[in-house]
Parts: sequence; structure tokens; C-alpha cells
Amino acid sequence: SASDLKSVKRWIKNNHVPANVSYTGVAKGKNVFVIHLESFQQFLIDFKYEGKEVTPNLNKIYHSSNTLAFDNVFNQVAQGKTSDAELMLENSLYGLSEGSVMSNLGSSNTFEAVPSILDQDGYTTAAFHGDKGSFWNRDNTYKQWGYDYWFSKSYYDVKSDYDMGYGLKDKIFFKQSAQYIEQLPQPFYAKMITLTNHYPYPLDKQNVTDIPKTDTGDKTVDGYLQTAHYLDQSIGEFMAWLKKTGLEKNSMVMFYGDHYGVSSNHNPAMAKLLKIKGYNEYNDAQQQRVPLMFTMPGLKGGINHTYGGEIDVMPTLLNLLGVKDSQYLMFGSDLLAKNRNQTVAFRSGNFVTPELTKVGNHLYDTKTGERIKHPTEAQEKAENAAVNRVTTVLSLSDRVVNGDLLRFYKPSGYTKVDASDYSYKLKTS
Ligand code: GP9
Ligand code: MN
Repeated sequence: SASDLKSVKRWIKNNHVPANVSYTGVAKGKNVFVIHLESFQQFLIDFKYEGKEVTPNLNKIYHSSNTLAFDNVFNQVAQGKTSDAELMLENSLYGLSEGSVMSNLGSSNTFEAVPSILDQDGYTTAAFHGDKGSFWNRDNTYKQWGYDYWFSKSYYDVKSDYDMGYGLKDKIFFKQSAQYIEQLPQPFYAKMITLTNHYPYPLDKQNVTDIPKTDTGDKTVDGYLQTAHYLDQSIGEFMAWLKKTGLEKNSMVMFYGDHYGVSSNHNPAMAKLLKIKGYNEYNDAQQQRVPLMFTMPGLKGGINHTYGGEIDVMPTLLNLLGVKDSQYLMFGSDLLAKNRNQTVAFRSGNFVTPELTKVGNHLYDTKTGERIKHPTEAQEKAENAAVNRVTTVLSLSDRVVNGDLLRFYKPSGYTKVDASDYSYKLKTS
């Protein structure tokens, strides 16, 4: 009910951390590209096999002086996988412990999502993806999120060898998206969801490339680096296109990895690949890091080490764009803010902080990986505080999502989305 909203509002107000003003509005009015790197884990960045970089294009972006990158940002998805990532990134709400919010509630719930907010700030908003529009209920959810355009597979020319796994191969996807991007009124917000680097990581002969195949003997892991390399090449081509069209000059590009590519079923192969002895649940938790980077000509870059997660992307992005956001109910905080709480909540109730990692009932030192069997008083205090926070944020977020509480909430200056204003039907002449 409407009164349930009270405790949510109170917690968010009491825990609000002001955004970093030195970054407020640095990308104001720019086009925004949000590039979803499918199943892409942070360890791939700068990873070399037999002396060769697996992702040279993304590495270059990561180290550019115009790129603001994060190396301690974690994915926080549960069963909803890609859709949980999309939900967190564009709404700063957690996914549920079971199922996908987009699939189950995406057609009916009220949201205050990034596309709708930017839409009311003069942006054209569009999502692009080479799979059918119904997957994860995007066809309906994107209307509730206020996307003006949704270019799903039916908008692409799909010849027989253009497809692999779930849909269009990334290079073809980016190439064919150009015609639509070029027609979007500026400034625009364009989310592009890649696909080829997806389990079980198949790659056809013509795309098997110059990097040597790893030899862990695990098909998933060995295939993963090959498709990640292919994805990286598609990013290289896309960035070259941005430069050629001149769009680079007035755009900011954000990259993120949605979730792990290699599940804990493959720990022995990961141990071999990363040369980690005694690879265990602690290492598995650390491997939930995913890339997050913003690149734009003139952006003051660097690699930031704050601990955060997908829940924190929305306030970070809105601050860069100079969009006032204190009126929205977000569970994350600006990753550039000073004195932010660095507890990263996982849906399982596990967490990572710069000091402590908790998996089930086991506590580890985040820095050393040492199991902490006898915590000091200070560690016990920190652990309890983190447990408390994680339990609270997850249950409050669940309350918002399950109770559809945003329907009772009126952020100032924001008009509710009416899904019936949107139609993504392919126009046939
Ligand atoms: C499907 C794609 C994959 O369209 O986004 O979703 P995932 O299996 O990674 O959740
Ligand atoms: Mn995914």
C-alpha cells in the first residue's frame, strides 16, 4: 500500500550520499551510448594469453585518459541474468530472488527508468538488440521504461549465416544498427545489447581469429575467450564508425558487463587460466567483477577503485549528464561520490566490501582471501553492519517491486509513463 512507501522513502533519504559535484553535468546534452557487453567479466580486461591480448580494443578504451573506469564494480544479478542487469542499471532497483522482474512484472509495474527520465529531458531513447523482441519481455517492459524506439531482430536483415546462438552476430549487429542510429534526433540515449559472447560461446570458422585458443581443456572457458575476442573486435569496429561519422565528438559511451560468463561449475579451469591455487568460493565471489567505463573526449579519466555494483550505475550516469535525480527512489549511489557506503549486496545475501567478503556462513578478508574464522571485534561489527544493510536494501527494494509502489510515488517534475503511447511495430509500407 501507499504507506509501505514511507519506510522506503525514509531509508533512501537517510542513506542518501550527495553526488560528486566535480563531475556533475560534464556530459550534459551529449548523446549516450550504453554498450552492454554480454557475459563479460572484468578479468578479461588486460588479460593476455601467450603474450596476446584477448580484448585489445576494450583495453585501449580502459586505459585511455578520457575514460573513467571502475575495477571493483560487481554484477548483482540473480535468475533474471541479463534482465536483472538491465533492471538495476536503468532503475536502481534490485532484481528479485526468483525469476525475472522484466518477465513477470515488466508489463504491469510502474517504473521511473532512465530512458523515461532522459526522454523528459529532451532525449530520444532507443534500445537495440539482435534477438527477438519478446525475450525477457522487452517488448512490453521497454514501453514502461519509456523507450521511444525498440529495434529488435525484426528490424535487422538476417541472412542465413548472420545468426549465432541467440541472434545476430555482434559485428553484423553494430553494422546494421548504424542506419537507425543515424536517423535518431539528437541528443539520443541508445542502448545496444550484444549477444555473441553468450554461453556456450560458439564461434563459426570465419570468425575464429588470431588469438590462440586457451588450453584449459574446458570447452566453456576455452570458447569464452574466443567469443570475447570477437566481441572486442566488434567494439573496435563500432568505435571506428563513431569516429568516422563524427558522432564521437558529441557522445559519451558507457560500457558494462552484465554478469559472469563462466559459472562456478568451471572453477578448475578458471584456476588454471588465472593461475590461482586453491580457487574457491572466495575467488568465485571476486570474479563477479564486471567492467564499467565511461568514455568521452575531454572526460577526466582514470581507474577508480571504489566498491560498487550495477545498482549504482543510474545515479552515476545521471550525475555525469547533469540530470537532477534526488527526487527518484534509487537504491544505489553515485560511484564518484565521496564517503559512499561500499557494501556490495548480492541477491543471495552474500556481500563484498573493500575489507570483507561473505559467502554463506564464511567470512574472508577481501584483500588477502584469507578465511576469517575468529573475527576481531571491529570485524564483527563491520560484518554485522554489512549484513544489516544488505538485508535492508534487498527487502525494501523487494517491497517496491512486489508492491508496485512506484505507482504511488510522484517525483517532482516527472510525468508518469503511459505505455500505450508506445508502439514498436515494424512499419510495413
Ligand atoms: C537474450 C539475451 C541473453 O536476448 O539478452 O540473456 P541472458 O541469457 O544472458 O540472460
Ligand atoms: Mn546476459
